[in-house]
Amino acid sequence: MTRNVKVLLASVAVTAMTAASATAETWDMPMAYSATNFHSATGEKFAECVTAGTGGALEIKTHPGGSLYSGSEIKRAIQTGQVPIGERLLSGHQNESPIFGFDSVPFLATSFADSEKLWEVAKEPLTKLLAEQNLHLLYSVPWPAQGLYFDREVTSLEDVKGLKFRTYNTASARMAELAGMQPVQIEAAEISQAFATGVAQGMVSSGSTGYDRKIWESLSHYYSADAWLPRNYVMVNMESWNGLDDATKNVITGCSAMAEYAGDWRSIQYNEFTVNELGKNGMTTGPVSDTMAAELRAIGETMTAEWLETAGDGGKAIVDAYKAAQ
Ligand code: PCA
Repeated sequence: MTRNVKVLLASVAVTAMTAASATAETWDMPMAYSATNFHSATGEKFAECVTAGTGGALEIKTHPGGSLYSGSEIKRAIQTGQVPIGERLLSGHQNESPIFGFDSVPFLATSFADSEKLWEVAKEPLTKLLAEQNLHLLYSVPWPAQGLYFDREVTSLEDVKGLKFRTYNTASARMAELAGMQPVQIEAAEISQAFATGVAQGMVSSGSTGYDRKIWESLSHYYSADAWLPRNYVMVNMESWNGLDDATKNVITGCSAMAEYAGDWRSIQYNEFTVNELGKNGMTTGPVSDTMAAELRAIGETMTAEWLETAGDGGKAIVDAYKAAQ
């Protein structure tokens, strides 16, 4: 190699490094749930996929556990561009649009397979609705089916009247009210303390969140009820999305498809593992009693009628398309 070529190569290398560092960008990605939770694991793998796929030009850094923004703040932070990307449970924003509650209509979709079918028909209207809110939807992963936790044995709704009940969205709060309990809205990241200090005596959630928050330290019973499978959604600020070149968008879209697929599997596996762990840590686990199941179904019918009423044609179209796909 001649001296001139060496100099040329060195200068190309320096230019390339400068170009890479000039365009390299880091996106902070707030997430609301424990670092060990399967949603956080899925987000972490998604971030690695984008970082590797763009050769480091776009690095995504996840911040689980509500450490950057708490769950209730994440959507607004993305919409307003305080952060470019993040994950949020959209049914926590049903007050903005009833459509966000489509995944928490009681007993509409009660298994992973049905949740998947419901998502297939809801994906398009959800994507449109989010675009109107300055958000580009990337992927969505379901929580496992929701069951009931209490600090006592419960065989019918008579046993829960007047209890303080921790909720996380409109549906969980309405269920509490209709069951004669007092709803208290608390983010998952805060529940260990809430239960330890008696702020609440029960909740509706998955085995996953009970396990993540070591709920056996305060509560004694977990009853599976298959009420609904709420979903988390990963979204990008629309200006941040539009500012990307096509190659980067393609990498992100590909990583999102893989994340959604892998997230579904993690949800199924983590559910089995965590419900077993609740038992191993001393909790009584099993299905709700027949009486309670019937009472919950009746509450579910009321809530379904209420949701269809408020969600109008858009809501009805999702439910009709889902039923047609069965
Ligand atoms: N865990 C979350 C939402 C649904 C779930 O299973 C929570 O309890 O906040």
